[in-house]
Amino acid sequence: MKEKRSEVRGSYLSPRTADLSPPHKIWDILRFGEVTSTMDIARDSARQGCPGFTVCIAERQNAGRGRLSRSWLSSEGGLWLTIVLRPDIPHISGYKLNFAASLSLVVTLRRLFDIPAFVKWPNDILVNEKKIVGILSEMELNADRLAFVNIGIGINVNNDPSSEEPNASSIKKILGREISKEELLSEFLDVFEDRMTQGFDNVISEWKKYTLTIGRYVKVVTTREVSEGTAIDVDDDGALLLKLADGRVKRVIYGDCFEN
Ligand code: BT5
Repeated sequence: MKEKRSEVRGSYLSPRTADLSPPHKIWDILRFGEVTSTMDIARDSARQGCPGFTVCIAERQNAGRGRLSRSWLSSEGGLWLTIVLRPDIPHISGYKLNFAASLSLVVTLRRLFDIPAFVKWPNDILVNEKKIVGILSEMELNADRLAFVNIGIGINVNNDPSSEEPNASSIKKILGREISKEELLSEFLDVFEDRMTQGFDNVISEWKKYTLTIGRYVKVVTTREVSEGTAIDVDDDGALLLKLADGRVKRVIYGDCFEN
């Protein structure tokens, strides 16, 4: 990881001067104290033309958000970041970046801390069934190409949201000690960068090695419907395949997944 700047506030101010030579030197890091949401900062930066591989990180978010505008607790001690990516892939493949990010983070958490991190479809990371990471993505198109995909990642590191969110945990709570957010960030960006350079053909199959969802009986709630069944697979498009009570297999492309 190569740090480019610190304390840039609110906008992407200078042209890119990054050393693009591989490996592990591609990231532009923008750091902030308190922000509404790193998604806002990253979107503004992307619209102003920041390069891909820009990372916006805040110490605190006062309007951190999850999917469907749900709120995300973002007190000091967590790692709250959004990565701006400009991949040259069709927009229908943009979802693969979420899978690549959650896969890279699971690998990082296992490698650094030896903790049993798993992914829950679509992109939560759980340890001992408690959520320690949430991932949110936003994209904008230019014709049918991706102008940018912003991947927001919230990691409960040295914070502890469990009093407000009983189904949440943090790395500190799991390990019984504080850890270095910088070390975690650096390792994650290295792993993610490696993952990105490998292309996306195997992302879903690798991701499936770490998922808790397949094999479980689940309820998937979308804004339009609720489906229940046994999760039998995640297909190459990232959709969950549910075997319903009547034996049919239903494909669900997004939603919140709960166990009964
Ligand atoms: C997510 O949404 O899990 C995506 C969260 C993404 C957060 C990152 S932080 C950096 C970037 N900036 C942002 O503003 N967002 C991204 P979803 O699957 O909808 O889950 C949201 C639900 O998780 C909430 O409704 C709560 O129940 C729960 N929750 C809230 N804060 C939490 C936390 N810190 N840890 C675990 N669970 C939490």
